[in-house]
Amino acid sequence: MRIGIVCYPTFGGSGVLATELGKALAQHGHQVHFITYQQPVRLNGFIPNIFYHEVQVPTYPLFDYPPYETALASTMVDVIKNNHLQLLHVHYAIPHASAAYMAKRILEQDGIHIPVITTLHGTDITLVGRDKTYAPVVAFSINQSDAITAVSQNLCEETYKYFKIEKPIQVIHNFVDVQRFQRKPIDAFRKAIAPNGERILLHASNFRKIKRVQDVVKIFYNVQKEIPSKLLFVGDGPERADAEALSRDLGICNDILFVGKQEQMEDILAIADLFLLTSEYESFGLAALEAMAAGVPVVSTNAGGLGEIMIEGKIGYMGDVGDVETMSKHAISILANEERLQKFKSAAAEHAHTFDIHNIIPIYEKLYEDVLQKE
Ligand code: GMT
Repeated sequence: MRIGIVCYPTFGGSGVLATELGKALAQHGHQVHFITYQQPVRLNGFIPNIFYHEVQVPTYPLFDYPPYETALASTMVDVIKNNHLQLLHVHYAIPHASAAYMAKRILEQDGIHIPVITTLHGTDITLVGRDKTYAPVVAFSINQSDAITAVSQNLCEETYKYFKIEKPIQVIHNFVDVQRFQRKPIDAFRKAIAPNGERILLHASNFRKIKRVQDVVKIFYNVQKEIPSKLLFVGDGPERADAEALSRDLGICNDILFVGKQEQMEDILAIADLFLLTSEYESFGLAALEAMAAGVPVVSTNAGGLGEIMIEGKIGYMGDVGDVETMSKHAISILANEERLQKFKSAAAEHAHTFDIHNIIPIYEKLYEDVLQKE
C-alpha cells in the first residue's frame, strides 16, 4: 500500500508511535510518506520505502499566526496526488483530522478518493480537543474520518463522553518494539550516574502540568530516605524549573539529574530500576510501556488508560493521582529487596510482549485493507 502518515514530529508519544508505525509498515514492504513540519525525531537514517515531505509554512507580516493547517492541507493534496497515495493516516486529531478532511474534499474535485484514518492519542480529546474553541471542528473532523482508532479503551470511552461521535471507534493499543528495548546496561553509564551502586529511578515526559512532575520529586524524596538512590529526569518542558526548585528546597538536588531530551531511550532505560509516572491523565502511557519493555517496573497513577498496561503487584503498582505516600510505599517495596526487584524486572519485560510491535502492526494493516475495500 502507499500510505501517508501525518503526525507531530516531536518527542511526544503520538509522534513516536506514528513514526514507529511508519517504519514497521515500510519494513513490511508498504510505501510510507510522512507529512509534517519537521523530520520526526525517531525517523533517523536512510530507511527504504520511507519518504519525508516537509510542510512549509510561509510567513507574511499580516500573519500573527501563520496558517499551518492550510499549508498542511495543501501539502497533503500535493503529496497524495503526486505519489498516488491510497490512504492517509493522521495521528492526533488537532489539526490533522480537519486538514485531512479539507485535502480529501479538494482531491474529490479531481476524482481522487482518499480514505482518512484518524488515530486519537489523548490530549487531542481530553484536554485540548474538549476546549470549546476547538471542539466543534474536532468533533466534525473525527466524524468525517473513514475510520477512527483510539490508543486505549479508556480514551475510546472518553471520546464518546465528550463528543457526539456517530461512528465506531476501534481500540488499537499502542505498541513497542520489545527487541529494541532489550539492551544490556552500559556499565560506565550506570557508574557515572550511581557510583556507589544506588538504585536509579527514572521519569521521562514533556514536563507539562498534566504530568505532575513535582510528585515525582516528592516520591523520590521519600524513597531516598530509605534507599540510597538517584533520579534521572529525561525530557524538558514548562514544569521543569518548578521540579528543580522543589528538589533544591528538599535538599535532594545533588541526587537528581536533568538530562534533557534524549533519543536513545533504550540505553537510558537499560540502567534504570524503576520508572515513575505520576500523571493526572494518560490515555495509554507509551513511556511506561517502553520502560516495561526494557525490564523496568513502573509505579504510576491509576489515571486514564494506565490500568490497561499494568499488572499490579507483578510489574509495578498504581496509586491515586496525587497520592504520593502510597506511590512512595510501592516504590520502596519494589526497590528494597534485590530478589523482589529482579522478579518485577523480568515480569515487566515479559508483559511488554503483549504489546509487541509484531502483534499490533497486522491490526493496522487489516484496518487499512478494510477501509480500502469499502472505497
Ligand atoms: O503525553 C503527552 O503529553 C504527549 C501526548 C502526545 O500526543 O504526544 O501523549 C499522548 O499520546 C501517547 C501516545 O499514544 C500516549 O501514550 C499518552 O498517554 C498520551 N498522553 C496523554 O494522554 C496525556
